[in-house]
Amino acid sequence: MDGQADASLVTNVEATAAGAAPAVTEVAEIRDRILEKLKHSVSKNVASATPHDWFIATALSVRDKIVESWLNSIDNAKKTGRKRVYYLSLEFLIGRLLIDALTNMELIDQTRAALAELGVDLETLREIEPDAALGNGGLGRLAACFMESMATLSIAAYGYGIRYDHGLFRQRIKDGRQLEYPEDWLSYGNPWEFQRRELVYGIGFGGHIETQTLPDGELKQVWMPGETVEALAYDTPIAGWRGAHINTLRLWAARAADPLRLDMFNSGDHVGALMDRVRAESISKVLYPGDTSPAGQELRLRQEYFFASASLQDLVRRHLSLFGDIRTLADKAAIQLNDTHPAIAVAELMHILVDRHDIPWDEAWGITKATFSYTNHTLLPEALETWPVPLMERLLPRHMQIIYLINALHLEKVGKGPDASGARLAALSLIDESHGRRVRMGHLAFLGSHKVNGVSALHSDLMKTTVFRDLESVEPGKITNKTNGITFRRWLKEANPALTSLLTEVVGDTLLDDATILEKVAPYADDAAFTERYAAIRRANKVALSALVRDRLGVKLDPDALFDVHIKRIHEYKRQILNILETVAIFEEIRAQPFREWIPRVKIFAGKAAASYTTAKLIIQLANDVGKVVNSDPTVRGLLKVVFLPNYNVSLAERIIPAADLSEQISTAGMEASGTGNMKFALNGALTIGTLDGANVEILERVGAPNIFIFGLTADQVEAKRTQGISGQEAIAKSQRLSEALESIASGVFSPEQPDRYRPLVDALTYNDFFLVTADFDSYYNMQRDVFRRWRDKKSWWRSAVINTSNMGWFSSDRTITEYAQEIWNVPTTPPGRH
Ligand code: F58
Repeated sequence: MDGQADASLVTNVEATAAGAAPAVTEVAEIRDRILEKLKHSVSKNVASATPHDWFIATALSVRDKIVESWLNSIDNAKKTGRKRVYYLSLEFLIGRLLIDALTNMELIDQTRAALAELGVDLETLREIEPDAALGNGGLGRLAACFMESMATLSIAAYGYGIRYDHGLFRQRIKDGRQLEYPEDWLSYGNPWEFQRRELVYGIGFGGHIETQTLPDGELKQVWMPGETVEALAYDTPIAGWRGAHINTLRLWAARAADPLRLDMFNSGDHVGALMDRVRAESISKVLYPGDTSPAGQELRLRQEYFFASASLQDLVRRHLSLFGDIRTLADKAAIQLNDTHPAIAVAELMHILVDRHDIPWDEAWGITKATFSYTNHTLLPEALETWPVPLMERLLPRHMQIIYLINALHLEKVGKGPDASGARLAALSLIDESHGRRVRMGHLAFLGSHKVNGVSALHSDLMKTTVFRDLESVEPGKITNKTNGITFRRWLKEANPALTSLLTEVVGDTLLDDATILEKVAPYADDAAFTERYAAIRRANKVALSALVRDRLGVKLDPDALFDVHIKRIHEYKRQILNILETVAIFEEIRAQPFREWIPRVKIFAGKAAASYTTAKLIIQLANDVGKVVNSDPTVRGLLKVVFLPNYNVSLAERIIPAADLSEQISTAGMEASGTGNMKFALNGALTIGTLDGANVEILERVGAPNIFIFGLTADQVEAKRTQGISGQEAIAKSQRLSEALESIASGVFSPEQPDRYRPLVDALTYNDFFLVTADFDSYYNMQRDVFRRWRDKKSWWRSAVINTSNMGWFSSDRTITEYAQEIWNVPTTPPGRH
């Protein structure tokens, strides 16, 4: 079959797409297990069970299977004494687990059939599960994909994070505006987790340091915290593909050491008696507490230290109980810092080694560096964490002392080098003196690690020439690249089962074991029978998404229109506004020339803006306002629709991505570290319109220029342009379309009730266009016309779509994790299916 489209196979797709019927005995066994759970764990019978009860019973029945394999995995790691990987991340954007668990345990068809026998629809249960939204966006989702791939590759790994009571806020759109509500994923309980009551760690804050003199005359620093909070462990098993290996996601919840102050309570101060408890438990209350206030900043630092310290205490305890000697830590543990949020762990490990285990400083520093590695996810200066020295000194006095000493020794070393100018030392220092004294967490993570990585080739290169230029010159070769990836189990099989069946017929059923075999699909790009079926699957997904849009927004979509999709966090650098401007320009043109042959098109937006990010929230409102006007304009006749789907999350992404024709990846070049949505879309066959930014560059390399729509300034050009000034006036003056689109927004065409609502957005683009929207507008607009031309030529469109899918195997997170394992962690991997 290699290289040749096999026509007989393609005509047979229907017969095998449904898969072989699951064995009757297995189905009966699963049905009985679910019934048993329903009765003894949920305490309901068939007649009284609600859909939620069925969900819990089904989750518990698959969980039992997972647990068997989990205990084996833990035993096996112990027996083999192999090195463990610890992935420290303040975010794990997991999404729903039921379908994922069933898929990875290869129980999905049997369970669907078993539930059907009981009159229950698995899809209904799927929708009942709340999304575990313990993350903001790409960084958190990457951590979730990595956990799955580490299990798939049988790496003995733990994810460590925080068990937030409330994950990312629930977004509602009212009158076009974003409103934030607390999210409540634990309100019905969580069937996946196990509290480990025996594991409780004390986490200190504040207090003072006492200096003791040891018998040999050496001084020892002893931290006496003023406050101690307890960290409680909750474990969730993470199943890898085919269930051969299961890892643990251990999330920490905060609890006060004392449930209440009994003396205060008895004296009548019932609220005051709970104050300490409220203060302690606020640490794991919400994901990313607003940090615009000093109290919010302090809470964020408390979260970071709380989870870093609990995780390190836990892994050091495990290491000592298994291997007995703290000095071998780096041989048996690799700790990955997911961005700088856990970077305080570097100082914490030094504190544990030096203060608790009396390891000499230099040796402790050697162990620390050999154990840690650090992933950077952004070059945006405002996103690079720094903490005010006074805050750090008050909350973590011993850690501040340790950071000062790390810094002193580091600067002493570089001071002996050839260039030891004041400016260079200031740039290399762990302490930024330019805006009050602040600790640079990126520097701490860099110095405390043996490897530092970016998340796409371009991003890793830019790290070396921008924020980490000076540090890279001190330790050349430390920065490496690990281009992000995505798990195909969730983003192909679970999100798009019909496409997966079609692809599996061509490449065989080991597709999810080794995604690179997708290459075998390439020859089918020219096979009409195949592309027809591929297109039919897309259409069915679009029909399903249209039903969802109708239900949620009351807007009717034409499934034959081009679905042009822009879903991700709302941020100026991601340039949703560039997309809106093109929408407005086309809207004006349709109204001016209604007789032209317009391509019916639907612009789909979704995404959340940080609660305090005023401009991003205004962009959301603009998208909604434009939708309101465009969708109801009689001249437009439905040829252009604009929808903003509220409350974007992992589950919604799973519905939208398989229905997308065009994927918008249009960030200002040099600003999107990688992107992973871009990979999910291309895998599912959407064509990308994008800038040469992040992983788009590598997608282009793999799919080839004819199969992707690249436009706009390059990262170098962006840098050069910015040095000439960032006013948009010149670009606007040159482009009539752009100036008209801006004018209609500024004059209130989309906000007649408040005509100047968008004046601030238009003014920013005109005078202070840092993200170079105006500079890229014409190039984007023209590329969108190329998209139209290509869409008219359906054969060519579907050819490109198939070529995209067939070249996405490399973007599997199994490949990314294999690279981390070999080049950073030094741990073995076992590919799935080879057990
Ligand atoms: C994202 N970062 C990058 N940060 O923007 C994206 O290009 C990349 O693909 C992804 O990481 C994975 O490497 C990101 O998602 C955050 O969400 C921050 C978390 C802390 C608060 C501010 C946002």
